[in-house]
Amino acid sequence: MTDETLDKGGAPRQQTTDRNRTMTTAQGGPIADDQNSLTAGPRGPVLLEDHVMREKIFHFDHERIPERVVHARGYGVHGHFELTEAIPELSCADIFQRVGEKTPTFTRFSTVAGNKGSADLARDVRGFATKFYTREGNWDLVGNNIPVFFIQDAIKFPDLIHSVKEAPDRGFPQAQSAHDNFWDFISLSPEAIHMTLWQMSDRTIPRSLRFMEGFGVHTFRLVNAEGKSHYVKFHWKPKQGLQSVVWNEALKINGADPDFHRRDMWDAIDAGDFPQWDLGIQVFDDAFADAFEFDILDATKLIPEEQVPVRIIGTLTLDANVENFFAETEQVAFCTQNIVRGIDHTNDPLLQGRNFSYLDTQLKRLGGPNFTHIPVNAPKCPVHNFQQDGHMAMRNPKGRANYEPNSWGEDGGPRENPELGFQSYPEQVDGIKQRTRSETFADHYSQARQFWISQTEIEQDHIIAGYTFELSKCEHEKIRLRMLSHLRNVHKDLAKGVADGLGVTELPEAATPARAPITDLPPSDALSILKNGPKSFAGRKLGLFISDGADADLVSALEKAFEAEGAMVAIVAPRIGGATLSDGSVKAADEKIDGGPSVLFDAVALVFSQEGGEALSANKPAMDFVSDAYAHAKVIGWTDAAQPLMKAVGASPDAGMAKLSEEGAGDFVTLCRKLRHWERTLG
Ligand code: HDD
Repeated sequence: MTDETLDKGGAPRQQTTDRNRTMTTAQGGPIADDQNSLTAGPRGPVLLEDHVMREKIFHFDHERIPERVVHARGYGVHGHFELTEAIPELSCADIFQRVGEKTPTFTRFSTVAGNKGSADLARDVRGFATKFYTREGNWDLVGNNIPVFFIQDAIKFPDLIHSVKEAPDRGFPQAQSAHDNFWDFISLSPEAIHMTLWQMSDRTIPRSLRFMEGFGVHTFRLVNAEGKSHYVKFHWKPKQGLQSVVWNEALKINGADPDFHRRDMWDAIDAGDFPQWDLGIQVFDDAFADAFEFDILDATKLIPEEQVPVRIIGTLTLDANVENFFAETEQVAFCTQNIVRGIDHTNDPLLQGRNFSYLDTQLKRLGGPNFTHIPVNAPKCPVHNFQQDGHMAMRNPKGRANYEPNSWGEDGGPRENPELGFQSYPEQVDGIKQRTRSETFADHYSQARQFWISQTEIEQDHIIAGYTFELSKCEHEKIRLRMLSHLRNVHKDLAKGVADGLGVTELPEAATPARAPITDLPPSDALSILKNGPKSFAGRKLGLFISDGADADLVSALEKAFEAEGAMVAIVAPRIGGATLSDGSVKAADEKIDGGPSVLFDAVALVFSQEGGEALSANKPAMDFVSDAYAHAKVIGWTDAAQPLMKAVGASPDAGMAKLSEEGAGDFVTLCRKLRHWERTLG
């Protein structure tokens, strides 16, 4: 078969929508009329024998499959992983052996709580799941953009998710955690406090899926050819740097473009601006694990990079959008149990429960055990076994033998291979069967405090605002107070800041910790977003707001300067047809001002003619454009003619604003690299 007749997964493309082909039924029969049902006479009843109409509607009726019970809203992208440092001494996984070798991948980003149709900028953890189609089978690294988790044991997962999703009686609120049920559960589950610090930080409102980190969260094992094991934690570090939006911006983006993140990813890849992440590993041994202050099997704890540095071993490049959202993004089935020789699980009770849940959920979602036959899930290496039949089986073992061992000679089929096959690490396990939580999991506040003291002042303000907003949406005071009793154990400034925001004058008693927290953990710069921002404006977007009569040379100079920076420019104008510039040329607009608010851009420029500027100074969407950009601490480029509009919204020039001139476009770009002029918000 030629490439054209195969899809990305290598399966035959059975369906085409080419214009020059005759339309057929699913059975392949040519269709003569797709406009009218078969009736008895022009005004008579529709006949039951109309197989064309019935088949079409039957199929339509069954288009939906159950959405994922969590991470329902997601966006998938193809790519590849390139190994930059081989680690045979640590792992015999085939993917880690040969520098420069590329392994195809599929990555799906997601929010957790919202339904499939919810908005992209909900305050939520982001899923970051990657399927590596290695030569020795599929390896799924199913992580998040936060290195720790809410709970320690998988048995609590249904409770956590029930509490955050819509209340069962009223069916709302959805795609948010700002409600009683969530904070009720959290405040009764101290193990979750550390994760809520991350959740209330701007990590949960990323500017782009391209600008966030990823983490495998659990401690896994790497096992080498001699069977020697090391512990490992996986990290994804975006080459694009970290960047988030501010909360007020997130609320407005959800209104202006609920698909903001997926559109951003699609556009970047479509434009050839392929996002990249380095794969990092934190490797440590039993001696470190025994000496570490916390239990390495506890998923509510991280290992600071200062204690175990992150070693970069490869790069993930996302370079192709899906051809069909349903076939690929919806049907992709990640399973934490999908590991390959050279990588192994640990006894983390969260991970062990996940290993059951993912396989189980795919059966429900995809309807049968043969979901590995779907191209996006199919390994790209040969598959040999005696599994057969089941719903939608696309392939079955050939020949007479469908069991093993058999004595049908050379054609008897595949056999096991102890050398090449997966071997579980032979860890000694011994113990009394019991339901208990290890004492070593009991410190719930120390790393929360470490996270807090690692943030910049602006980030701390945002965390306080995050808790304050969320708890203000709780109708029950006892829940707000219970949360404050935990925050007191994290840091007094945090508790005080949130209490002030909520109008609580007397702080409740601090919650009694299960174990005395360690109070002297040092700050870790890796935990801050602002300390890990980008060095350039590349991959970011300028909103260039123009009016009729705007200086054509300046518009062109700005476009050139930002293009040279690797950034995108979107033209915003009073009319979508564009604006007639000073030289008489017409510049088409990407957005009409009403539909292109400044929240969609990383920086804005206001290039008006005198007349255009005056007309816009009383235009409400234009006023919101500037007022929001100013309030969100964005870098603003302005021309004299924009002054009436700026004055109208109280945006007076400051160090985060650059006066534009054709020659000065470069200075404006330099200023934009800062991304935000935070000083403006510090009052
Ligand atoms: Fe999960 C989906 C990440 C704990 C049960 N999870 C899912 C996805 C991601 C994560 C990224 C979306 C995959 C995709 O794009 O298709 N989950 C995590 C992380 C966790 C975690 C990082 C903690 C470290 N999850 C977790 C637990 C359980 C589950 C403890 C169950 C006991 N997760 C599921 C699931 C989902 C899922 C129900 C829903 C859809 C799916 O699996 O395929 O099985």
